[in-house]
Amino acid sequence: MFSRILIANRGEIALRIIRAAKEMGVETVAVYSEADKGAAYLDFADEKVCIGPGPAAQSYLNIAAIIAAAEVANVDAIHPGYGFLAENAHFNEVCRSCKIEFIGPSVEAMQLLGDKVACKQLAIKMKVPVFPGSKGKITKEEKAVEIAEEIGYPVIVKASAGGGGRGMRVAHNDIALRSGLRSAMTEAEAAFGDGSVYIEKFLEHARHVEVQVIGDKHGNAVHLYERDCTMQRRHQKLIEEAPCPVIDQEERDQLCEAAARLIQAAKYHGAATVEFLLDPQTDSFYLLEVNTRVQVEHPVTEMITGVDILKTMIEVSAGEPLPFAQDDIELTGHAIECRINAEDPDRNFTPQPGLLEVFSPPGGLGVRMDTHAYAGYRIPPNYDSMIAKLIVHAEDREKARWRMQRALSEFRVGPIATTIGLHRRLLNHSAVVNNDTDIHFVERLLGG
Ligand code: MV4
Repeated sequence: MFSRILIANRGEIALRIIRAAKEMGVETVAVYSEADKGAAYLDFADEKVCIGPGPAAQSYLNIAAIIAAAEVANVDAIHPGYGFLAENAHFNEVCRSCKIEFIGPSVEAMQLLGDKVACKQLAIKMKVPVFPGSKGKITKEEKAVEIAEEIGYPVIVKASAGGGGRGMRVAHNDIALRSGLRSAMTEAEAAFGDGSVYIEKFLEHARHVEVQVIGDKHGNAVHLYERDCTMQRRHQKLIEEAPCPVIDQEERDQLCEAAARLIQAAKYHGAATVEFLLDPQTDSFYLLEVNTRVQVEHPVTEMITGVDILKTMIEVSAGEPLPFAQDDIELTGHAIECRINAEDPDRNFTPQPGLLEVFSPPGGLGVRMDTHAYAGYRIPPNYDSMIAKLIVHAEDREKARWRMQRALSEFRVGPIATTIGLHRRLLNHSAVVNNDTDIHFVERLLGG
């Protein structure tokens, strides 16, 4: 096992990794920017190192500064958390060449799955369901129009190097497709240095369902069931739950086994999330993409399976075999997570940095808080506005929903505006109660 790891991240996920490592007897080195100086969670690490000024480009995205800190602190491994450098294959490669273990997949598996076209081709080979569309990268307009006429409009143009909704264009006819193709290619070239795109059938009313998987360095891959992340706004998830409330056990097994097959075929080690869209009309699944990192919403999976995902990531990275087999993973009850953001939903979700004078989180049976915030904490303006994740677990979805409402009603935060009130409203909405939602629900409710 590692003696010491560096955490190349900040906030609640840095704290979550510190907690996992501490319970394993692994020492931690936290890094921080000048904007995070004085944050209380840093004191839970064994050592802390300043890596630069507030702007992320000069600190949490600064590979040279992070590697220098890792060398000085003499760590065995780096945990990248989520965001920042977590899916940066170049950073992964730099770690490898410095003989520092990257807690995540190999460079090759990260590159393979990060290339959406290559990932989709592997999926087809492994009989993982994908949207009908182009077989590979599209370079000619005529070819795109030909395929679109074959599969039928609407179609969506996506950047092969994209993800998370960047560089996408929806087209309802060939004129829109031709212009969408050109702008998507230009945008992808500028954003990713790779202008290649692909097209597929566009699904209008979909739910977002994703499978948590984890692999080791001995060829084992296990799924930890699925999460439903349909409740989102502008590609930012608001509420996640597990399991997905609209599929039965047979569909669940199909979906989760397909996801595990895909990452096993990629020789993947570490935690990954295989994203799908679900067509609730036909109960069909289609692969979207694979995220090669731990995700924000991992706690709902931990609550329904009892697996410590962060601990397991560290174990498999150190070369240990997965401590469980697929048959050991049991799904128990229902979990819901609300992302508490310091944003004002009444002012178009404007971020609200500043002093948290009041921060009094809920507790009690079945309630988990993952947060680095506290009364007296000053939210820096430089980063993501998520200040806490409130997670509940109960026997079934309705009991979890009631528990979440109860917990949200206890939560006191001020004077900073947050998304707590919005969560209470969403969880009371009849469409949410009845699972009659899709990925556009929040935008329809609040106005896009
Ligand atoms: C789609 C789609 C409909 N049809 N692909 C957006 C993020 C990226 N991961 C893929 N995305 C989508 N791909 C087809 N063929 C709709 C979306 C999409 C979406 C997906 C998941 C969660 C939120 C979304 C919001 C808008 C569009």
